[in-house]
Parts: sequence; structure tokens; C-alpha cells
Amino acid sequence: EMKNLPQPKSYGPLGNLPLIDKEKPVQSFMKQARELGPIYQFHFPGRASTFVSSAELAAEICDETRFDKKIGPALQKVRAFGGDGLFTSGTEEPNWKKAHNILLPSFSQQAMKGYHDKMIDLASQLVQKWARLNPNEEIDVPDDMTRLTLDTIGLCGFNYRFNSFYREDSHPFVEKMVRALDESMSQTQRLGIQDKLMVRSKQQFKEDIDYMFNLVDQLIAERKQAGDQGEDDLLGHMLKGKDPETGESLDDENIRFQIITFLIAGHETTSGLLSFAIQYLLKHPDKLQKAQAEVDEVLGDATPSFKQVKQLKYVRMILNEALRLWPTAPAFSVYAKEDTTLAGKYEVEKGEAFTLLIPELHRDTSVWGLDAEEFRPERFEDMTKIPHHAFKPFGNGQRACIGQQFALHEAVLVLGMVLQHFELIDHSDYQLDVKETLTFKPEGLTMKVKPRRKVQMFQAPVAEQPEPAQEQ
Ligand code: FDE
Repeated sequence: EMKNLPQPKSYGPLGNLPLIDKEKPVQSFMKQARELGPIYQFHFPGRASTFVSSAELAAEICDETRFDKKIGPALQKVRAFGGDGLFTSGTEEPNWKKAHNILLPSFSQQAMKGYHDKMIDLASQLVQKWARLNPNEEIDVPDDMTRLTLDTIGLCGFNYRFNSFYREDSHPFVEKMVRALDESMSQTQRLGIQDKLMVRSKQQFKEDIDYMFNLVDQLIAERKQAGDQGEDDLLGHMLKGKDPETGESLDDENIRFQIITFLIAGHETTSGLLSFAIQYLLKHPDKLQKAQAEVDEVLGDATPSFKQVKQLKYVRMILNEALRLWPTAPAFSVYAKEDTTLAGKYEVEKGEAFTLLIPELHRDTSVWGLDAEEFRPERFEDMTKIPHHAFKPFGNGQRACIGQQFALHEAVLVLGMVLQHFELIDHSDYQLDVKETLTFKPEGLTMKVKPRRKVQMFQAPVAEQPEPAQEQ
């Protein structure tokens, strides 16, 4: 364990634990970083974590020759349902590389073209729902964005329709997944003895996981039963794909873990991203106007084509700026592969772990400037000017987000269509409150909308001319 690092106030056997807001652990760690500086140690009962948050130190721990992804205590808990899927497996576990190789082509630009029409299908459901609201009805933004992103990964990934827009409440999968994620987060903060007493929560955890396994196993079984119809989606690729390095394919248990991983990773984070972007637009009418002008110029009244989505440059900058201020997957951890030094100052022993607080990195004034706290999409005008390793909303290196292009194509397309069709109204003067369930979301964000143009709906046929009266 590293010595002589800054540490917050300690409370005997509880260590620094009382300093954490249980509902907002990452924001508590962010607050500590502001008080203690770019590297500090935090003591939980029985273990310690080292947090880093400057661009200088991020560049060090992102050096893959010296550091590799660490499956820390929180991800260990998520393994109860993510197993050795891509997100929760160690790089040295055989299934990580195998699945990575098999799934890479599913996330290429070429593959995005195949998903585009399905993304439009679901974005249209959202637009149609909002177009049919009465003027005074409120929209629960994160709620509808979660409907949208779950349905999108379901349809693009597995040709499965959650049909969330046809339900009053969210699909049961969401409730169970959120509760399971929440339980994993809470388990890592409980004392050993406390955790043993949480019999009811544990039972619930097991029931929630069983539900997810059942839904997914059914999906796999149905696809297999339907025979080899070569569906060109993630599931199809996993069932048929062979790792070019080993010639092996994935087993059914691992495919189950991958599907759950994609359902979770593919929708929680993306719906949060869209919600934060809308939150910022509600608060920045000038940026909103600029984005609407771009959308009107590029799209006009048309449904976006694949190429047009690429042309929505300012919309993409808005999403990047939202990801900078509130990266929805806010932290990742690495461990040292050998003894090394950090920034020429800190001696590090092999195995030592570090957690990068991404929102703090994204506010480091030494690279982002004194206005780092401000929402200013224009800073992404020229991506080559973004300093290397200063912007990490999708993680790092070979363990970075495989779904990055997918999430961005979807988010640009959806935000583009929303801006195309609606005026956004901050009816309640919303004050940002960031909720955590391993990912970030703007809690309680609602808005009202006013149509900007006619939404395509089924039209009644033009009334037919009455038949001329028959002459007798
Ligand atoms: C991944 C990821 C990451 C890293 C983590 C660590 O390192 O630990 C991050 C940071 C992320 N991711 C982020 C994000 C954001 C957003 C919006 C997203 N993300 C989205 C998405 C979608 C999808 C489908 C996904 N995503 C997926 C994924 C996966 C699978 C992973 C793992 C990879 C490996 O291999 O490791 C990730 N993601 Fe993400």
C-alpha cells in the first residue's frame, strides 16, 4: 500500500467511510479530490482505494504497458450477473479476448449502417409519443430516454422488442437491473457484519438475477430454435462467430453474460448521456438555438439518413460536452503490472490499484482552462486540440468502451430528431441533482415540449369526391 498520500479525516475502525454519502459515493469522492488534491487514499473498513483525478496522473495510469484494467470490489459484485462478460472480466481471462475479437466487427462503422434503420424506428416512437402529448403534460426525460435506449440495444443487439413505449411503467427488466446494480453498489459499502444481516436484500438480489437470466436464456433458446436464419445482430455474431486467434466460439453461459452486459452497458449510460445533454440545452438557450439551426439546415423535414447523422457536428459537440461534465460511467480502475513510479514522484508496487475519477479529470483546469466548469460545446470544435488522455468518457485503450460508436450514433440521431421536432421548455426551473446507480443520471428532470413542425403520422386518405348521382 502506498505511503504518505493525503487522506481524509479518519473515524477509528470505520476509516473514512462516514464521509461517503451512500446515495452518491462517486460525488463524495469527487468532493474529497477537491479538498485533498489529484491523488489521495481513502480507507474503507478492511481496504483502501487510491483515487487520481489530474490529467498528468491520468496519462500515467492510461499507459497500457504498465497498467491494466482492475476488476475492483464494485465490479466484483456486478459479476454476479455480468459474469466473465466483456465489462466484468479481467484482461487475462480467456473469454475477454475471445469475446472482444468476436464482437469487434459488430461495432464497426459498417455495422452501424445496419443498425441505423432500427435506431430510427425507436427514435420515431419517442417523437410520436411526445407529439401526441397535450400542451401541459410533462415529460420525465430520463424515463423516456431509458425506454428508448433499452429498446434500441434490444432491437439492434438481439432483434428483441422490449416495446417500452407501449407500457405505462418501464419493462420489468429495467426495475430488476437497476435494483441489482444498486444492491451491488450498496454491498461494497456495508461492513461485513451488516452485509450478513441483509437477508432480504440478498434474496431480492437473487430473484432479480434469476429474472434477468431467464429472459436472456429464452432469447438465446428462441434464436436457436428458429434455426440458422443468420440474423445479423450481436446475438447472431456470438452464436456463429469464431475467434480468429483461437478458432473457438463462445459457450452459451458466456453468451448469456454478454447479452446482460450489453443490455446494461448499452442503455443506462446512453440514456444518462441524452438526459444530461437535454438538461444543458434547457439551461443554455443560445446553444439550443445554434443546435436547432444546424438540425434545420442538415435535416430540414427529412428523417435523418446515416450520412446526415454524421453531418450533425454541433449536436455531437453538445454530447461530448455533456460527457465531459457528467461522464455517465464516472470511474474506472487499473492496477500496476510491475513496480513503477507515477509522475516521477510516487513509488508504486506491482498490483497496486488506482481509480480514475473521470468527472474530476474532465474539470482539470490545467488542460481544460479556467472555464472548465462551464458548458461550452465549442471546445470540441477541433478534436485534435483535445489533449491526449484528458478526455476519457469511454475509458482507455483495449479496455475502452466497445459500444462507443454505437452510443454516439444513437445519441446524435435521437437528439437531432428531438431538436428537429420540438421546442424544449424548462417548465420547473430544474436544478441539477445527480443520482448514482453505478452510472450518473439527472434525477427528477422533467420538461415540456412544443412542436416545431408536423410529425409524420398515419394520415387519413383525402376525402373522395362524392360519386356523381346516377341518372335513372
Ligand atoms: C466499457 C466502457 C467503459 C470502460 C470501463 C472500464 O474500464 O472499467 C467506459 C468508461 C464506458 N464503457 C462508457 C460508456 C459511456 C457510454 C455512453 C457507453 N459506454 C455506451 C455503451 C454502449 C454499449 C453497447 C457499451 N457501452 C458497451 C460496453 C462494453 C461491452 C464495455 C466493456 C469493454 C471491454 O472489453 O472491456 C464498455 N462499454 Fe460502454
